[in-house]
Amino acid sequence: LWKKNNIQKFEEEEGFEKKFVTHVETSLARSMYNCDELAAYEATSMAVRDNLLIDWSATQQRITTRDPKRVYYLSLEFLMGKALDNALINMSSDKQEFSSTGDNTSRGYVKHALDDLGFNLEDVLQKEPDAALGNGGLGRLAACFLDSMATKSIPAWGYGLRYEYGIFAQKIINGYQVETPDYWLNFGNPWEIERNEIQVPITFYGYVDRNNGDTTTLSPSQWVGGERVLAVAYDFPVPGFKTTSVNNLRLWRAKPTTEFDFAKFNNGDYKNSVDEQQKAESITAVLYPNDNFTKGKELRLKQQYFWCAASLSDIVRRFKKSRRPWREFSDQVAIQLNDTHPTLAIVELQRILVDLEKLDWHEAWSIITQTFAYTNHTVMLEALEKWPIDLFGSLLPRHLEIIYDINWFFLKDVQKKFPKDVDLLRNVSIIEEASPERQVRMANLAIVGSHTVNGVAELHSQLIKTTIFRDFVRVFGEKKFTNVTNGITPRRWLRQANPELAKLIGEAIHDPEQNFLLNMSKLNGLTKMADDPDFQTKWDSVKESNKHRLADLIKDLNGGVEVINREHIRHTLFDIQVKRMHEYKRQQLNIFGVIHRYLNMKDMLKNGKSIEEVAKRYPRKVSIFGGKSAPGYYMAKLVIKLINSVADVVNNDEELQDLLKVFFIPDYNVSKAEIIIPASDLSEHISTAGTEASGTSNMKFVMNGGLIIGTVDGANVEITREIGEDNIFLFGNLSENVENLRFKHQYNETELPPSITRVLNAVEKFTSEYKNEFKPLTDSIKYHGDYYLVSDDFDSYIAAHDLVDDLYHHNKHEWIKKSIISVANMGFFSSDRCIDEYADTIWNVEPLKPESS
Ligand code: 26Y
Repeated sequence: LWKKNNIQKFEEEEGFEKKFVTHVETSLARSMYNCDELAAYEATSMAVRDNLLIDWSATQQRITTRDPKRVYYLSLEFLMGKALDNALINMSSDKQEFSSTGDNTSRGYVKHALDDLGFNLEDVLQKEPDAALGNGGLGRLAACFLDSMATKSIPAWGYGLRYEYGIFAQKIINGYQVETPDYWLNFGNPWEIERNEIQVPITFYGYVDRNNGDTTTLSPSQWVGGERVLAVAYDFPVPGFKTTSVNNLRLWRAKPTTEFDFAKFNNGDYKNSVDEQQKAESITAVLYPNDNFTKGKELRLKQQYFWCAASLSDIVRRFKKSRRPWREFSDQVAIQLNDTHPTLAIVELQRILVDLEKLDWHEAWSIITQTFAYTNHTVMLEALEKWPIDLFGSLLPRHLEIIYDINWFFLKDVQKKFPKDVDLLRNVSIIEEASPERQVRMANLAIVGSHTVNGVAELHSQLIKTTIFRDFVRVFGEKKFTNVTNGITPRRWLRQANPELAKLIGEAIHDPEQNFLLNMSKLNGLTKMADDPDFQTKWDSVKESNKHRLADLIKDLNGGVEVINREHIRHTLFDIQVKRMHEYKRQQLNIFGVIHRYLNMKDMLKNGKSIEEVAKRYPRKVSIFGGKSAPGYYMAKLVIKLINSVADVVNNDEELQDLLKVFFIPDYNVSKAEIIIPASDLSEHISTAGTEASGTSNMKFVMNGGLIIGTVDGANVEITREIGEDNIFLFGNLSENVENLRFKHQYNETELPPSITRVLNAVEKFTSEYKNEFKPLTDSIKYHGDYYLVSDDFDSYIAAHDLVDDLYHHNKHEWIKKSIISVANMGFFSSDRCIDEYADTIWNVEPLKPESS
């Protein structure tokens, strides 16, 4: 009977409307008469979710039946953004005819249906809070990968944590960043399925029970835990584009066990015994807001173990269902470590295999090293995870022992190969012996336990081999270290963020159904239109319309007061830098450049030039910034304040007549990015060479027709290769010179160029707060070695901006041509290409496509 009455997906307006009304009246227990926009968002989401879950169920059943090799992507961060809009675009439908809205995805008919019901889709979409369970690039990369893996029908699961609080919401008060909590679950979450049947007990602390006191054997020992909590699974469907494949993202939440401390209870301490239990929930309460900077906090290690242990128990349980021998584990399972945050999974699996499953140590270890692979996202030392031995050993006593044993066997091998090389042994050891305390080096552990280590762009992958992991290349050979250049999903970052451009491209390359979103090399077809004046006009009109969209947002964020002069918007250069605030990303260089420009304009006026003459030299421009600083990062916060102080002065300088504007967009997040990125003429990716592993917003901007000013760093290198060096504004010192320049600064052998000195001297004029507010910033350049080489790159940065100004101002056709040619050559940066490379060269997995496609 249940088979015959199979639940049906809706395929068109009427079916959706029925589902919508049903959810309003039953799931929400409201009537259509008092259905507000929030309820409409919830009902729409639940209706769409129902469709996804039918495909999800079929996908998962297919995987269970065919039992192919699966990929598990372990990431502490998934920066998903909004789900509904994306689901509407991705959700498959057999009837994808063009609806009257001109939208050939399911979004088209749902928009229509909502109109019918008296709602506006855009307003309904606004009701959804961002799922902001990540800091920046690393978390968004994980989200793009999920989209591509589902689209390619790769049997893959994401595993992460379901934080109650995502990355903080940023407010700007008097120019300063203020953090406020992001309680994203306030109105519930229609996109998650709580799996109360999947609860995994997780243990911390305790001691190790060695058999009969025999300390000479390595195994099996048993960990006797102290504190216990439960991990509950929450599942999020991940729909692929133009396929019925729907993958799963499983996030864990901590909750108390139902066990009870009777000792305390019997002592009459009821309240305390309950309090203890409540503490469990704090494990998944909040995402740590640090990006590329670590501090050894116990709760963070607890989060990591809780998540690794729950995920591995799930993975192992699923493997055991197939009743295969253990030696087939790595034929069935590939586990990708998103940076070192999940490295404990290596140790946990070794513990499961040796202590619980009673495998021989070496047999277990060979399974491990065929299963895991590790992606590195940074060469900066302050981001490399290390845990003090004492802290580690108290929380995870058995795991520390296992690490010692792993290290012992590893170093023995190294010693055999390189006798008497003490330096080498010290460098590659998983344990750092240095004072003041011994530490576990997670990167070393990740390398030793993985079969492949990859960087995220060519330059970065080269650098890890020659700097931080140099000694491991000696030990393991070059082949273990590879590159997979990052990518982004064109579904969200082109189709969803920039529907007008996607439509124009589709028409231009005779692909109105936008299949190019699945095969981005088709964008090449744009090349031949790059010079066509009519097409250029259309191209520029899309840009203009996107600039208005951003100007609306900025006006809104500015309390309803207009910042950008609308009349001239088509010829106003939108110059944008949005990313986490970090000294190495050099937002300070950008704002110093703005000050330089402002001083020059003022000087022209002072020297008797007319505003028309100024306008001839300098195109109209808005400098837009956005990004969060880690709450404890003093310098980054000071840069935010400087940007806002400069904005205050420049925007209120009537003499300039709107020729220059500056705006800091508060609370930069995925949804705002979708509005900001399509509006750029120019975006800034100006990190000190060798510091930005890849960057991914650089790809997003260019894919949306923006040009780049940037250093020879991260994926800027591959972008240049793909689009051609005539189409990018590169400047600055190369990474091979960085060490040398830093050395010179240390010994005061460099003199600052007059251009930057002039700017540094002017900085304090922009603040009224108190005297010398920005001294730490200027001192770091003048007296403290200028570690990020702002002064060394300043003149070449300004020169690059001069070229930008000239081209934008006096040769707009050439500018637009560069924009079109760039987009035409961005196919390489689709995360689909990137996932193909992981699947072929690291995971050895194949797609498992639905029968129909
Ligand atoms: C250990 C800890 C506190 C920590 C937390 C977050 C360390 C690092 C991070 C986040 C790192 C990150 O987002 N890295 C970025 O990864 C992107 C995707 O590969 C790169 O494009 C980008 O260059 C890199 O900075």
